[in-house]
Amino acid sequence: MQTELVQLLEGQNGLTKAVIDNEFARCEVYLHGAHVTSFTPKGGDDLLWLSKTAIFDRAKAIRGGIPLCWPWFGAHPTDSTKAAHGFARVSLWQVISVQTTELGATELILGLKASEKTRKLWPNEFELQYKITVAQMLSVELTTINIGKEPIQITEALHSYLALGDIVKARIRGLSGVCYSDKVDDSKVIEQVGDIVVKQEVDRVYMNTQDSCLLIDDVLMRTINISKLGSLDTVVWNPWAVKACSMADVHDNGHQTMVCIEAANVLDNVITIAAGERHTISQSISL
Ligand code: TA6
Repeated sequence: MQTELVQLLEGQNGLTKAVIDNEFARCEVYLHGAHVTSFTPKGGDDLLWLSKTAIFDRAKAIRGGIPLCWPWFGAHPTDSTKAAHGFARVSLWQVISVQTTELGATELILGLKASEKTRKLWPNEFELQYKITVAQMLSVELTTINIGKEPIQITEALHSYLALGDIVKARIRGLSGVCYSDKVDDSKVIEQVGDIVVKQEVDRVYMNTQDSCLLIDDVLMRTINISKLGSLDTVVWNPWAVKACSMADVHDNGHQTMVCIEAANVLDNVITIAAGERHTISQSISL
């Protein structure tokens, strides 16, 4: 599949990537994990953060961009031997379609189906479709289709790493008044007052909110708008210095130039999808 707007090229470590380059932006998506690794509006800088020491290996999720956490978020609910955040982000996806929309956006749809490999990890029949739309705005939509005969339950997140000039000179606006579960403080539930500022490790699930956020960056002098649909929780994460140092795939001081703002359905917001039904979660990122 090659068009003048989308090319399949060899990316890092021999992994295949789709490169979308249209009048609005340039975007890179690895078929490994259906992993958006870059979104750069024309004439601007990348809105997504990617670690300089990210590992491009079929067995591991790429550090940065938008990892897909599916069909479970965080640790597996009952089996600690299973990898955190599920298997979608370490699976090889297929190209389903590429098209140009009426407004000139480029739309790439990737797909993943249940297989013997996935059944060993999660004994359910599913199809996943991931639609990536590139215009002035990056929109990503993950649709779960239950093709089995029984209801299925998932938790999920679009685990977006946003790029910043300096984390201590940035703030996240839009979640004031929302209660969060603080993973750093024994999952204590705390109400957010005002903007979120990150000056230490932050690992929070803002619960039962469909609100958009603004990421205000006083160094790069830009504000990134992050909105979502089909999501009841927003996860905000920065590992801070000690944890970042322990992560080989986070470059030195990498935590200082990123924050994760994730459209999610986690904790009590487990999604149940009846046989034959579907569910979509989406996130849009724009200046
Ligand atoms: O989204 C926040 C989080 O669940 C953190 O607890 C941390 O584990 C992060 O995801 C990264 O997880 P990963 O498996 O990609 O290293």
